[in-house]
Amino acid sequence: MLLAWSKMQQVISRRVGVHICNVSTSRSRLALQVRCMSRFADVAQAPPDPILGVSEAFRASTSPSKLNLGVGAYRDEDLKPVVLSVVKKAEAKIFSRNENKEYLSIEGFEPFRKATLDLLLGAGHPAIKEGRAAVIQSLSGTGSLRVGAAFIARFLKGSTVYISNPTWGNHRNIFGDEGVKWEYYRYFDPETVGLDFKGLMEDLKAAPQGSVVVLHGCAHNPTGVDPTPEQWAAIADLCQERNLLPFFDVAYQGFATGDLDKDAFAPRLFVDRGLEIMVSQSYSKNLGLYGERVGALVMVLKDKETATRCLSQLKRLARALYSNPPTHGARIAAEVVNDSELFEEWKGEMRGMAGRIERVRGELQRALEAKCPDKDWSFITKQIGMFSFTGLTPSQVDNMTNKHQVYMTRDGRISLAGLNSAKVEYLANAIVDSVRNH
Ligand code: PLA
Repeated sequence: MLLAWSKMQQVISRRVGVHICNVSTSRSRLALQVRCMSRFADVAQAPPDPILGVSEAFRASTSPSKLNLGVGAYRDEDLKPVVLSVVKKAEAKIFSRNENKEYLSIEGFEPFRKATLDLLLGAGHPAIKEGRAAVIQSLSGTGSLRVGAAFIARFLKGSTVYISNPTWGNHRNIFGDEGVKWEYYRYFDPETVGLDFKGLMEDLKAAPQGSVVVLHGCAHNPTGVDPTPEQWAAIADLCQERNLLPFFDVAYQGFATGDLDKDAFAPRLFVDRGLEIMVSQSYSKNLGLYGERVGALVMVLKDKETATRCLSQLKRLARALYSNPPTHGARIAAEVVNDSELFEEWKGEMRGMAGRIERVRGELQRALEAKCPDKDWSFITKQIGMFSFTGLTPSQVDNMTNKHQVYMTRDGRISLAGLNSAKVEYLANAIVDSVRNH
């Protein structure tokens, strides 16, 4: 009897989506207590995001000494978020014009699209003049990568996307969620704490013709290690020989050297060699527009006709993903880049941000050298951009967080944009304790 009931329970549960949690018989009637069960009861809990989950954990901590070196978001010397002065000025101009909130076109705000190409290729570049650069404003770097991934899934069917090992963790999700196959290429050599150039070249040589290669435009995340100009040239040659499509992720233009043009060296080199490229651009870090979601996907192509067709398809993809991009951040970026006075001022502010990060890099290295002289800490100032890839193991990272309240990603990356001089000593002590005792 009991067995029959439990069978029936299962059948009913499956058929009508209710879970009979308690069945009892009484003399007068059969009492069925049913509890409605969600049709999503089988949805498993997703793990926290390896980067943004760190910010959540940081916010939840009540420790007064907590330090967030997880997400790559710039902070000032008081560790407060920064709104750039040029952004405030641009906003004042925008507000004074009392503009409307109409939809933008699918491809985005025209002055922003122009500004974005100027920034990437340099104003007056032949590819811009010849109209062979397709550009669609999208939802910052991530959204632009995702539109690019959707384009690859649809028009380069079956191609594999090669991403560096290691890379920004979301690359795997972005391509994977679009059903695009991805593989790693070697990038980082822990022995030298530098680029594994030989491994990189070997892996890309072995990649099937027509594969896509994701390259970080500058300030590689998480390693802070970039190819030299000569190495970039060799990678460009290889892409040409093997018919590989370079897909540049430009999320830190201005943060590697403090100079926008120098930081665009690699994509410009590839374009000048006649390669077709895809590029995702983000204004999150260099203009500090994180939450405004400002960025673009660019395709630099052989001719105008191809660019027109590709843009039409990018618009088709974006229409179904989010329809059209947000206005406010694009207006800010366009205002800054297209106004020569604000543009110069922005460059100064960017040098200020890059300079502050460079200064704390030096301070951290010196503090570690003083406390732990038997270890080579020179990698800290050799690495560039926002991050330092410390080599701390996951269990050492756990010690950093659990014992010292230093929040960082488990791959051992720390964001130096979240460090100030006052906290250098504290951080160095935590690192030394973790390295020595774990
Ligand atoms: N590409 C790379 C290489 C990045 O590091 C990031 C951001 C993005 C794209 C996307 O940024 P966007 O969508 O805001 O334009 N990486 C951060 C934040 C700063 C994050 O993980 O989203 C990081 O801490 O790695």
